[in-house]
Amino acid sequence: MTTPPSPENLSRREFVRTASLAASALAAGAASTAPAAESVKPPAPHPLLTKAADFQDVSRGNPKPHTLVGEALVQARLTPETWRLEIVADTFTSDVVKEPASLGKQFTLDGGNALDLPALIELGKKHSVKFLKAFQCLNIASPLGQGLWEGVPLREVLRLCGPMKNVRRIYYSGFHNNDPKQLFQSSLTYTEAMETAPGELPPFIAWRLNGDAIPLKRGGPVRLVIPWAHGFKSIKWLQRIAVTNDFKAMDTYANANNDPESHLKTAAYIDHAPEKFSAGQPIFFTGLALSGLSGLQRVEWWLHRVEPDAKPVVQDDETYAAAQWTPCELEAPPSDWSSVFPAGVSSKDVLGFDPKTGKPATWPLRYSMISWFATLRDLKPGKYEFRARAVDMNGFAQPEPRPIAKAGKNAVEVHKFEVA
Ligand SMILES: Nc1nc2c(c(=O)[nH]1)N[C@H]1C(S)=C(S)[C@@H](COP(=O)(O)O)O[C@H]1N2
Ligand SMILES: [Mo]
Repeated sequence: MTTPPSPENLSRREFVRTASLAASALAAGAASTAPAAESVKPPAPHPLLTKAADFQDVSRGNPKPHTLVGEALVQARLTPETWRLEIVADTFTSDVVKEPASLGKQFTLDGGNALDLPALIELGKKHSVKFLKAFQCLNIASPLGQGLWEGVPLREVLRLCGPMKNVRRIYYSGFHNNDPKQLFQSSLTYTEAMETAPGELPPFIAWRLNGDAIPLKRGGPVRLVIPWAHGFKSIKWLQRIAVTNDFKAMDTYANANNDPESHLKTAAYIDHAPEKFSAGQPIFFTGLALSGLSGLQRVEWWLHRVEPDAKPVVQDDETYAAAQWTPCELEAPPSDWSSVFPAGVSSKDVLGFDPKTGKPATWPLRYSMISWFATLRDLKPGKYEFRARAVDMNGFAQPEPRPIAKAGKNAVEVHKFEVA
């Protein structure tokens, strides 16, 4: 499934691009009057939290659930008061699956006991999860945004159902205008949902983003957040969970030739930058680096000077293979996380941070993104290509490990510019 381009979908990067363009323009303006080249200031890092409204939106549905208002929203059970979650046992059997899944207790609308938001919040008092996650769509080259999500582990919610039998997968879906054709669904294995290894990250049911209620557009009142996964696993407007003995992933994304078990990839992204610079000034490039499944060791850049009539550089050709890459500077962890996180949130309570010191256990945090910077000096007039790539903890440089078709985009980005 591809995402239709839409003008309302101004991505976080576009947003930041606009901001950094403004910064570059400022810098250029300052340069004309400033005596020393070094008076040009490098741009500031991207904010670690993307405002809820600034995420790039990837939503299906006609009408899209977040455009509903008034009575339609109430009928859809998408207000905090009307939201309900059903948890049922799927009756599926087949030639090879002889016995259906069963649950000690189901939660249904018909039975009058579907879970509501106060019940979740109550559960959250005992079992709370907070996690800083970069969102990325498997089909879109740049990340959608990064937020602090809060909720309760899926395993704690499933535990309310008592003994489970013959459960191999957890299927789940969101509001879909009560039209089977619009259903957007995803799944996890039983193990992924129930058995979180020490230091690992649990899938969780979230109702807060950046300290506020999750807005309707971001999938509120309640959405699922799967820390390691591309966006399609994190179902918005969550309404139904079915435990099943079907061993197959029935994810909507799998139908469109995507890998339904893809993990976020380690990768670097270049912010928008001017196409022309004046000689004699340092040139700053910036971007984001996402720490995916294999972690982030470093980000590095390569500058290629384009000689007149030279043949274009292609990934893996001789010029590319002989490239000299230089490490970029990475944004340091903030010394004061209270100025990053919403009021009342201590980093000691956020997954991925040391609960004693409140410092990040790894940097960048797993499945989050930070800014990188590169400063280029003394460039002679001419045409150039600037590339940036991430190197993961296994020593693989982007685009390695080569993405198989549809396991997440991972191309090395290039910015072409001229020094005059
Ligand atoms: N119910 C529902 N959940 C959904 C989707 C959807 O269309 N409907 N899109 C998914 C996809 S493909 C992505 S990439 C993310 C995007 O999340 P965002 O719009 O909050 O950025 O939501 C996921 N959850
Ligand atoms: Mo997506």
